Amino acid sequence: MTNYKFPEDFCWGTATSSYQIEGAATEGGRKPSVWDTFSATPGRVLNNDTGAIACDHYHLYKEDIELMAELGIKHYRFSIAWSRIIPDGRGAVNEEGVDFYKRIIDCLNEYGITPHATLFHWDSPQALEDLYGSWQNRQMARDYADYVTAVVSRLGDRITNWMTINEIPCFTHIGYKVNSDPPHAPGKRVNSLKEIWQTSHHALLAHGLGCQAIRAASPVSCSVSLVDNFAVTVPIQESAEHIEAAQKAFHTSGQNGGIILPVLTGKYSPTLLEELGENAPDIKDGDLETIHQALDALGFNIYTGTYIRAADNKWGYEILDFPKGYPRMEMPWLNLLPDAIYWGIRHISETLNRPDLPIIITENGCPAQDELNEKGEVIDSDRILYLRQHLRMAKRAISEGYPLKGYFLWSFLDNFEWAWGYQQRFGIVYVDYKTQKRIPKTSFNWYRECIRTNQII
Ligand code: PNW
Repeated sequence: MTNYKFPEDFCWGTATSSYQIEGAATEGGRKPSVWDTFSATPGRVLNNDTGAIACDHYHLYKEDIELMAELGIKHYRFSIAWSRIIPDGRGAVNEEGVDFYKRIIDCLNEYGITPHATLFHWDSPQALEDLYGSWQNRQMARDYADYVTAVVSRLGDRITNWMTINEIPCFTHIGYKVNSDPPHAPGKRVNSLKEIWQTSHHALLAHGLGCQAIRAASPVSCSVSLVDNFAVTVPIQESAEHIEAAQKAFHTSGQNGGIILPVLTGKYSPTLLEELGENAPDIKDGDLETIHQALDALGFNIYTGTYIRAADNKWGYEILDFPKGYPRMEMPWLNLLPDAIYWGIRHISETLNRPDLPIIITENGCPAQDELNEKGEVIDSDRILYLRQHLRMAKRAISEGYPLKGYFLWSFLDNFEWAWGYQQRFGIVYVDYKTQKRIPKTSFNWYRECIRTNQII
């Protein structure tokens, strides 16, 4: 029988990121990131929205954290903006930027909410883009590690949960494209796939050097993890042949073979390298050792997945397309596939043979074009259904003994949803962008009850 109770020590939280909520883009000594430049370029972001003001969390953080305390979360994941800490990307540290995060962390600690900081959530300093092409240049990994040292040596007495980088493919592969305009910053067209894979290789190196930098700079023992959005392959039916097919597909996915495999096993997938041929990135001696650092946990961002079935072809499996009319949430990429949360956890533990590695859902959430009703409420039943189904599958993983330790709902607030601007809302708190008023949605009350009773309502 399914029991919807969660383990006593399960970590309930919510997540956000710096560029998506902070605003105050030119205050406190901050200089531009590539997302400031990208969103200020007409036609790049829907409705030409930018994160210049966003949720103005820079000024409203106190009331936001007060609302988090009302929600009852014990954990909060936010990100630190590199160009607030080191405005030129390298060189002088801006202590005013550091102080902002000190205020946030101190306030969280006051309310008994444990802070988890992502050190990089896509907002590369524009200065490094101008200087040497940011992620196209190997130097970026070293400058990232210096930035990490600057942060951890200053904040490490207040915070012990560190996440190096969020979703490597999203600012590398989705930030650079061959012969077309990529939808994420820096939005560069490049000449070859090799150049793209080189950017993600540099990001992997940054992750590895970042892990070393955190451990060296932290004054106390701390937890270090990567946040990845690996591709989740879901067997079309839970029979041995389809499960085996999904496991094979998990390994051979280019996205997994080029990111999570090198991080957790120290090797790129041989199938991927063979497929890429001369487009494979240049990998120097020692790079894979640097990338393959011991982690205390793996952060897993999960929104959707892909169905796989066994097939009589050279791969032994087939990727199934979602049919027209298949249920999806309000964004085109977000097909409803809650089983993916379970299979993602199981594939890491079982298929990659890492049963020892604690997994944390660092993001899971649902977009909608929410509106206030005439009573001034937001009744977001679809979001509750989406979250509820995912939590049931998360609970299934726990019941079967997989090491899922926490769940961070994306997102606490409606925020700047990258290329979609403010049209799509992921929050359980509605933000009126004209007045900056926060209005908890129905899902906020639902999630509060889940946390309070430690179970799925
Ligand atoms: C994540 N996909 O991005 C990011 O970490 C968040 O900053 C973002 O707001 C959130 O998910 C919602 O989009 C993703 O195409 C972007 O599968 C795209 C995909 C997945 C995650």
